[in-house]
Amino acid sequence: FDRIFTSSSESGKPSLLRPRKGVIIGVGQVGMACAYSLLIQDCFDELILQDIAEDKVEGEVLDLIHGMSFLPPTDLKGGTLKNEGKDADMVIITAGAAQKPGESRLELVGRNVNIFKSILADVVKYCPNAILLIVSNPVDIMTYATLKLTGFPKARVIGSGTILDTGRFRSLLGKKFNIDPRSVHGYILGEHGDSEFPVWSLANIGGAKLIPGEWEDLPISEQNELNSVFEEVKNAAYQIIKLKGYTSYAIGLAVTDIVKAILRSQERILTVSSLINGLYGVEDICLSLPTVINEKGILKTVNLSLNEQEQAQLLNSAKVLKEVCDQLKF
Ligand code: 6V0
Repeated sequence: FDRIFTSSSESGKPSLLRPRKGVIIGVGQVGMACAYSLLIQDCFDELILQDIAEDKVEGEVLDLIHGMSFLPPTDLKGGTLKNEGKDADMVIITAGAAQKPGESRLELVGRNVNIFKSILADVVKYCPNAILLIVSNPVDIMTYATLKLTGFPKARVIGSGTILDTGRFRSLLGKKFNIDPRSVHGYILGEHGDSEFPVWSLANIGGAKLIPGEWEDLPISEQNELNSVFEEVKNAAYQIIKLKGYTSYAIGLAVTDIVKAILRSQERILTVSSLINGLYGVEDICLSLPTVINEKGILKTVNLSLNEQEQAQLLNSAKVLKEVCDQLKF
């Protein structure tokens, strides 16, 4: 075969193409939805799946490898940070206990911090330059814990935050107004959890503000009807978990958007969780604000003109999260 594939260059590999290596830690429902979405959207050159459930990793890798002839090439394998995953560009952490029906994301915290301690020791040792993308819940707390446990610069520690809630918000509004969600602009900010809030003062469809009278085709004109859209967003995870036991596809797609923003240095603005110090009076807490993302990770946070109510809601989210972070020991 060597004869057939003889390359014109000496090394056989163009030197300009540095392989992009990603590791997903935790191959449960969320980890595998991320893996599938990352593969079909051609994100990494090498993708490593790691989990303490080794048989599960092997089965998932085999299942996906059997589909590789239908996809752009990715070198997919099971492994660990120490071996196959060493010096990865990105480490995506979805490991941990999943939310039980009725359990709040904050109640998960103790269980997941312990799991993270062992994982992050290896991240620091074997992938010291990686950008970390935290998905495990409660995601803002786990992002904060990751910063403290790794000592990584804040630009390289990103939580998926409210990207999913913002996506749900846009999708539901788009459905309600029969408009493509990509033309619906609005943010869900703060905690990825019960204290999150919508920024109604800036929400708009194609530039027309989502307030009564300003959107001429507005089939609903009452603020409380719009609020029911937000309630649906806030309760979406609870509802889906009640119905199917877990959430997976939407978060897999959302994670892929963050990965693409990093690997393709897109300078995209996404509502991800990062360490906030000083903005709106929030100090030393990870929560979601619109954030510019590129190849270095977090470039900057957008300073929006929030109205008084929205600022109070943001501070409330920060307070809720701070109370939990203050109880953590690192
Ligand atoms: P799951 O299906 O139980 O998968 C968790 C996986 O983690 C399992 O395969 C475990 O074996 C594995 N795991 C546990 N400990 C370790 C370890 N030390 N090293 C490696 N792997 C380990 O859960 P699911 O995939 O449904 O959820 C995973 C996490 O994502 C949970 O914390 C969810 O709450 C969280 N989600 C976060 C979302 C977000 O928007 N940020 C959305 C959905 C779920």
